[in-house]
Amino acid sequence: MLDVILHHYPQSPVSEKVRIAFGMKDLAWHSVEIPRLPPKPDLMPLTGGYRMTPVMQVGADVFCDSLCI
Ligand SMILES: N[C@@H](CCC(=O)N[C@@H](CS)C(=O)NCC(=O)O)C(=O)O
Repeated sequence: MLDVILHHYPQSPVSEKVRIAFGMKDLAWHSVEIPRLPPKPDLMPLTGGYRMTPVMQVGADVFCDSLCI
């Protein structure tokens, strides 16, 4: 089973929505803290230029936008 990694920062309200959803599903996940604002040199090569927070990674798959997550 692949690990779920959430790229986010603590104060992000959209990330909080996703964190709550993960909690409701009792999902184990890993946290990568990213900067609130660009530059986001570690995130944006992963997302192909998408700059918003949060982003979910599962193995080599990257999910942008909380609705998609
Ligand atoms: N539609 C996006 C909206 C995400 C969003 O607005 N994230 C904010 C943080 S809570 C953000 O990244 N703001 C920084 C920016 O707009 O560059 C989603 O649902 O994931």
